[in-house]
Amino acid sequence: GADKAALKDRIKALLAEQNAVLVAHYYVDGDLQALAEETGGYVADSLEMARFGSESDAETLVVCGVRFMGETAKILNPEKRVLMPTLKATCSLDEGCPPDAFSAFCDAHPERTVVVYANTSAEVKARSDWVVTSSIALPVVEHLHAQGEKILWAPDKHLGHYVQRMTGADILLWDGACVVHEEFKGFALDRVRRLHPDAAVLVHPESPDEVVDQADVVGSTTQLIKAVQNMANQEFIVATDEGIFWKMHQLAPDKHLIAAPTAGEGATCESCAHCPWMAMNALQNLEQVLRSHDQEILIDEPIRRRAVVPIQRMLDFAR
Ligand code: CIZ
Ligand code: SF4
Repeated sequence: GADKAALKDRIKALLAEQNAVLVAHYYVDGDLQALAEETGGYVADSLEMARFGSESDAETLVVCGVRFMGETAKILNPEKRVLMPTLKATCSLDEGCPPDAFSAFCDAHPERTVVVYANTSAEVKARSDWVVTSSIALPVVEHLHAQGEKILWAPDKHLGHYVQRMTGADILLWDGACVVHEEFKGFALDRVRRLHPDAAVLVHPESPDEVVDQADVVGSTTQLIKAVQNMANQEFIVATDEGIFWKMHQLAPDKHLIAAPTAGEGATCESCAHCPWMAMNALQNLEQVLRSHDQEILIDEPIRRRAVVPIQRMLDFAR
C-alpha cells in the first residue's frame, strides 16, 4: 500500500544520493527484484550478478542475496563499497564447508584439481583452483576432464554428482547440500507429473538424483527461466526456490507455473521451497543499511588476492 510505496521512494532517493546500485538474486522477494530493475540495478543468477557488479560504475553495490554473493562482489571490486541488507544471510552450502576442514580435505588429495561452487566463503575460494556456478559447472568440468585432470568438488554433493554423471569425470565429492533443494521429493514429483501430463519439468541440479532424473530440463536459474520463455509447453513444474516465479511470470505471463512438491504426500506446495537466508532480505533492512552502512562486506586483502584468481578464471572461461 501507501507505506510500501513511501518506503520504496525513500530507498530510491538514498540509492541516487549515494551513487549506489542494487544487485538482486532471482530468489529474493519480488519487491526487491522490481526495485532493482526500476533503479538501474540488475536481477540475475550469481554468475551474472558478479559480472554486473564489475561492469557497473556505481561507487556502492548493494547485494540482495546471500553472503557469498556479496563476498564475490567485493573480491572482484575491492575499490567499491559492498553492502547487504543483512550479513546474517548465509547459505547451508557455505556453512557446511568450513575453511579449515576443507583445506585439510584438499591437502589429503594434492593430485586433484580443486573446483568449488560459488556458494562458498572467500577463504574456501582462496584455496581452490576454479570457482564455478551452476550455469557453467558442466563446461568447466568437461574442459578439465578432457585434459585428464582428476577433480575434488565442493560443497554440493548433488550438483557434483550430476556433473560427474554428465561428464564422466573422476570427481571426489565433499558432503554438502542445499537445505532448500534437498527437500524436493522424487515420489511426490512423480504424482504431480501424473496430474499435469503436459507440463515440462524444470529442475535445478542442487536437487537429489531422483528429482533430476524426472526433469525435461536440468539447469541453473537463468537456464530454467529461458526454458519457460522458449519451450512450447503451457505448464511447467518447477523444482527450485519459489523466488524464481517472479521473473518467470514477468517474462512469460501466460504460462502456468506449478511449484514442485517438497512434501512426501504428493500435495503440491505453493510456498514451501524458499531459502530462509534469501528471505532475510527485505525493503526494511535495505533502507536501514543505506542509512547506517553497518552491514558491509570486508575481506582480508591476502585472502581476496587469492580468491580473485579462480573467480576470474571462471569469468574468462565464460566469455
Ligand atoms: O541456489 C543458489 O544459491 C543459486 C541457484 C545460485 C546461483 O547460481 O544463482
Ligand atoms: Fe544456499 Fe540453497 Fe539458499 Fe541457494 S537456496 S543460498 S544454495 S541454501
